[in-house]
Amino acid sequence: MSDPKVGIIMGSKSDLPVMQEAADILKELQVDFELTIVSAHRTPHRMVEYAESARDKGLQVIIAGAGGAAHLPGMVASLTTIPVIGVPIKSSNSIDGWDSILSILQMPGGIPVATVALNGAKNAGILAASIIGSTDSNIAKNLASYKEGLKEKVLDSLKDL
Ligand code: RP5
Repeated sequence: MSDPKVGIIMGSKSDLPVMQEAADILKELQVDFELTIVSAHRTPHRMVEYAESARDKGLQVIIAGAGGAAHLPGMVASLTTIPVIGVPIKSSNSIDGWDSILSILQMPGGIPVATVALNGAKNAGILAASIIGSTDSNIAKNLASYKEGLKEKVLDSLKDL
């Protein structure tokens, strides 16, 4: 997209089926984003370059997904002042998902990562849109109608009880 506000990054292409959900909801909410692979362990210099240039590129939020020894979100958060949302992924090298959850959640004081549920990329996208929507009224309106849609679905489901 021409003017991405959200950067979606992931440690491996194998994370894409999960992280695609963040891209899909951002598209639905009309938030411009970019998506790429940045590995903390396999491409550490690319990670530093990505995080350090994010603000100057115009990114306002980074969504970072990783599995197993999931250092990407925390390392990126340590290298930028824009908010980082971490998505723990139950990957092939993950024991049961808890390794990724705890690696992303248990950050040391001073370097927060907003951690969503295991494989919770859709919520990461919605949270990113909320952050953008705090200063962009069009995105806030899109979010409001998305939430209205959720409410309608619940109310519709009452008919089938
Ligand atoms: C992590 O290792 C990646 O984020 C991915 O979740 C996991 C496995 O990567 P691959 O071996 O599938 O490339 O760094």
